[in-house]
Amino acid sequence: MFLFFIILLLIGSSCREKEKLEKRQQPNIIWLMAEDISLDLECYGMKGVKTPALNKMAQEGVMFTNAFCTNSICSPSRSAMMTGVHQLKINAQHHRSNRDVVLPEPYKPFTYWLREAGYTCILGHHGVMKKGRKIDVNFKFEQTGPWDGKNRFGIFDKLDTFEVSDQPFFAQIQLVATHRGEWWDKVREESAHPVNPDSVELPPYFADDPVIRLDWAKYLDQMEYIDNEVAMIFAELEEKGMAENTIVIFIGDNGRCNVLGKGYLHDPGIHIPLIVKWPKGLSEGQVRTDVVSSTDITATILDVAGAEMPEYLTGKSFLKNDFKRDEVYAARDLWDEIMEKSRCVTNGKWEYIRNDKPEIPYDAHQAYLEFYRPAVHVMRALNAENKLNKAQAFFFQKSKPQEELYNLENDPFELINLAEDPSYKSILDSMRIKTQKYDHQMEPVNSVFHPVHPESVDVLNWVKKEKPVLYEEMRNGVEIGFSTLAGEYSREKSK
Ligand SMILES: [Ca+2]
Repeated sequence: MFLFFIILLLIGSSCREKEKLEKRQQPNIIWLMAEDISLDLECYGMKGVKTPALNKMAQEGVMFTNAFCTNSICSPSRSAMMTGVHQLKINAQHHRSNRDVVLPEPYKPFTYWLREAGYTCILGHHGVMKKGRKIDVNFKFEQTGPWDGKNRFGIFDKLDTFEVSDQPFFAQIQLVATHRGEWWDKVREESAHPVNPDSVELPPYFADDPVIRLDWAKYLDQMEYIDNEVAMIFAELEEKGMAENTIVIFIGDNGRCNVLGKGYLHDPGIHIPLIVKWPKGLSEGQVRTDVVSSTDITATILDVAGAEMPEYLTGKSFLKNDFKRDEVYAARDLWDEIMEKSRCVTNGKWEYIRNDKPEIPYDAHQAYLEFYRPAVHVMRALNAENKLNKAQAFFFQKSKPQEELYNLENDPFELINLAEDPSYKSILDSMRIKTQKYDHQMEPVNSVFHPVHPESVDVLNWVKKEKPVLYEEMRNGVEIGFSTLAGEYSREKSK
């Protein structure tokens, strides 16, 4: 009898050893999510910027050239990535809405499945700007703690540090510097090599103006700042002996915050950088041109973690041999006070956009963006004086075309709308039908709509009335500091 127990104990402990060993072999995963960036890194060919850490990451890993997010604004895009499901399906499409609404069954944040597979889920990092803890999803959530989807809504287990003892771990670290904010000037001032405005190359739909060049250079300064943060994360992995078996994924959450970028379904709004490095699991120096959706990243993480991949995922693992995605379907609706409705399908070669609210112009005078788009102010004034060419004036039309079709291979800046050209009728028809098919597939599970009041509208009205000098500066392309003014406004209001 005694011997029997000893044998059982030995079997038990060897199972536990095996479990421990398997656990150790599960890779760690770090997801570096940079804010509001298009393919504006040196390794993607952007002029005037130096991104050595990301270049190295691309050289030693896999660089994707056709990755797209599913909405061109933070919170819907992040909601899709956090669940692996298109944000329309889970009714998380409207920016900053439904924060009090429970994610409907069977959907869960993907960290739920990672935790089930034994992962420690970590949010943020002590060494990056503002600690990189942004979650910003459109369903009820808490930063840390357990998740049962009924009473407990925690998405992560801990904050700010990844340690050897956390293995296997998943860490999601936000790189916020590239988001427009009052730190842009400071980052530039403190940069040892501020980007020279004369060395930048503006897309042809921008007016070539010194204010716009400087703004673009400042944006690239932020790119260099996050590049240093990426280098710091890699150095820490080396130092802690975890570099070999940690997958690092670098991605943008939506496109650059500028004309036809963030908030628009045009290529700069949804086309995002994606670089993956995993010394133990991926051969280096690959460039992949196949089409990837941001929700595929979620699925890929679950796949490499050996976690359950629920049926409901709309993303697919791009590390599986049979991975194939024909196109990405993206959508834009509410952003603050502007209720839009646009849908698009892109396959990297062709992009089709359907504007269901053509009466809302691209330049919708959205309050928040008034604070953060120097180029729009400058070009609006030039447009009023008839000083913009056709490509530049496109953004300032009084309404939008109902449909847009672009050939990205021949026309990467999307200057020629082929939807109006009868010789492209067959491709237009096929893209239109695909979009309708996705409209149907991604029909939301419910229609609950609890938007948050956009404070920026009140702040802008207050600035117009109480700070006319600052308002005038803003209209000349100066960033007058939204957060500081919003703070001042709320103090005034509470008096
Ligand atoms: Ca963002």
